[in-house]
Amino acid sequence: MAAAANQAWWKKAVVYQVYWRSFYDSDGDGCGDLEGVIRKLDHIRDLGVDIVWLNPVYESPDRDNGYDISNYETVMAKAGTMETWERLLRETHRRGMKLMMDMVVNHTSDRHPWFVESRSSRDNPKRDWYIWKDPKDGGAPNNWRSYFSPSAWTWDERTEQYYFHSFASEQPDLNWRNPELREEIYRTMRFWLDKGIDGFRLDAIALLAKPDGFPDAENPADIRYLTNNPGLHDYLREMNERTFARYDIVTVGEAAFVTPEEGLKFVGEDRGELNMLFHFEICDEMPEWDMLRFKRIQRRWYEGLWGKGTNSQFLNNHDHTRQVSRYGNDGPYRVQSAKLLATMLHTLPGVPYIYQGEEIGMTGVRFGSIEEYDDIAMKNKYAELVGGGADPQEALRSLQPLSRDNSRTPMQWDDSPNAGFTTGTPWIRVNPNYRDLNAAKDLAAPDSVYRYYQQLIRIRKENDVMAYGDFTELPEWMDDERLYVYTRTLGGTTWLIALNHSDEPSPLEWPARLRGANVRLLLANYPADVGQSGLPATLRPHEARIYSVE
Ligand code: ISL
Repeated sequence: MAAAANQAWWKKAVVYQVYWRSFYDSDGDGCGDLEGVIRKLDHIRDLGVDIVWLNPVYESPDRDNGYDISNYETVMAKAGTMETWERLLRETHRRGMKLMMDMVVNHTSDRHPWFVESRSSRDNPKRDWYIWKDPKDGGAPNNWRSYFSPSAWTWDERTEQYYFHSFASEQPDLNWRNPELREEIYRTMRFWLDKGIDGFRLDAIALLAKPDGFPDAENPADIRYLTNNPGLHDYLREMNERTFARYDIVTVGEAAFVTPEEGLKFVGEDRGELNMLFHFEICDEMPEWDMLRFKRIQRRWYEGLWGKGTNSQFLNNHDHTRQVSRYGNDGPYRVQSAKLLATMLHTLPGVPYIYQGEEIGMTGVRFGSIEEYDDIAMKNKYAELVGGGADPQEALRSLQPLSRDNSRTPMQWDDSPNAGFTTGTPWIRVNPNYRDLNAAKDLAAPDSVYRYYQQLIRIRKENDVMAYGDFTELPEWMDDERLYVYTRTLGGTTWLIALNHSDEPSPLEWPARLRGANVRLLLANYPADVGQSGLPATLRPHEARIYSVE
C-alpha cells in the first residue's frame, strides 16, 4: 500500500461536533446557546479534542434547525449575538482548539431575502439565483422526490412556476449555474474566514450541480439523482480557488451516495477541492450493525483513498441515531460497547469525529407520540405514511429507530432536572435515562467512558501511527462476524487492535508470528494492566484492546 499522504495538522486531529441547541442553555429559555458552549468548552478541551465543529448558527427560521439560512452573516438570536460568537472563537483558540463552521450553500431558507426577491416576479434580477421551471403535463417538472418530501418541486401561485428543493419546501436550492450567485457565496465564505475560523464543514456539498433538463428518474424513490451531477467538481475547484486555498484551514465535505472512486474526486490531494470526506456508506446505508459489511466498507475506502485523500470515521452525528444504540449494545454492555466503538473509530484509517454525548455513552430515545418529536424529516415522513393510510402507531414505530431526534436530545450533564441542560423547558425532551446516564456520574465512575476517550485520544496524538500508519486486517479473522483484528504500521511502529463486537466471550487462536512477538498492552476497555505483555486467549463481551508489537 502507498505510504501515507503528506502530513498535515488536521490529519492527526480529533473533531468534536457541537449541536449547540442541545449542548447547554445559559439563559433558561430552553434552547442551548453559544454562551452555553463557551461555559462547557473545558469539557471538550479536556478530552484532548483539536477541532470543534459547530452546527449552523446563522439567522434562520429554524424549520430544519438552522440548515435553512435566511442571513449568512448574522447569528440567530436563539444562539446569541455576533459578539458571543466572537467570544466563542477566542475562547476556543485560547484553549488551543480550532473552530470549524458548518456552511450550507446548496440551499437557503425560503425566507432568505434572496428567495423573497426571486419569487416576487419572473423578471426579478435574482430569479435565476434559484431553480424555477414551468409545469409539465399540468404537474411538477419531473418525478423526483426530495430528501424530506414526496416531490422536489413546490408550486408558486404568484409566478405560476415550480421551484426546486432537495430537502424541505422551506429550503429552496440555489442555482449554482449562476456565476453571480457563486461569487456572492464565496464572498460570504471569506466573511467568516476573515474572522479567523479554522475551517468549514460543507453541508450537502454533493448536491450543488443539477442535470440538464431535469429528466424523470426511473426510480424516484432512489434519490441518488440529487447528487454528484456533472459540473459539481468545477464548482468545488472554483470555490477552493476563490476561498479556502487563500487560508490555512481545513474543509470537510458532507457527501452522500459516493463510492471511494467518487469520494477521491472531492478530497484527492491533487484535486484542489476539499480536504476530508464525510460519506454515508455506513450511516445512510447500513441500517444496523453488520460486522462483515462494515469490514468490507472499511477495506473499500482504505484501498480507494489511503495515500491519496483523507476519510472521516464516525458512526453518529446530528442526523443519525446514537452509535451505542444503533451499532453497539446500549443495555448491559453499554459502557464497554461505547468504548469499543470509540476504539474502532479512533484506530481505523481516517480522522475520527466525536458527536456530543458520545463521550459519555449517551443512547437513542423513544418518545411516545409524534408530537414529542421535532425533526422535520421524520414529521414529513410520518404525515406521508399516515396520509397514505398507514396506522399512526405503526408509522411512529417504523420511524423511531432512525429519527434524527435520537441524537438531538439535550446533552446530559448531571442528574438535576433536565439533566442540567436548562433551567427552563427544553426545546425537545431530555432522554428519561439522564438520571443514571450523565457526565457527572460518568466522570465519577471507575469505568468512565469520558476518561477512556481521554486516554484513546492521548495515545493517538502521542503517536503518528494512527494518523499515518498502513492498515492491515489479520487474515485469521477477516471473515469473523464478532472479532475485528487489525494492525496499523508506520516505520518501525506496529499497533495491534483487537475488538470483540459481540455479547459473548470470543476465544482467539493467535498465529505463531504473533505468539513469539514482544507485545505490550497500551489500552484496554476492561480493567487491565497497561504495559502487561502477552496476548489474551479470549476477549470478553465488547472488549477492546490496543497493543504495541515489536
Ligand atoms: O442524514 C442523512 C440522511 O438520513 C444524510 O444523508 C443527510 O440528510 C444529507 O446528507 C444532508 O444532511 C445535511 O443537510 C440537510 C440537513 O437537514 C442535515 O441536518 C445536514 O446534515 C439539509 O441542509
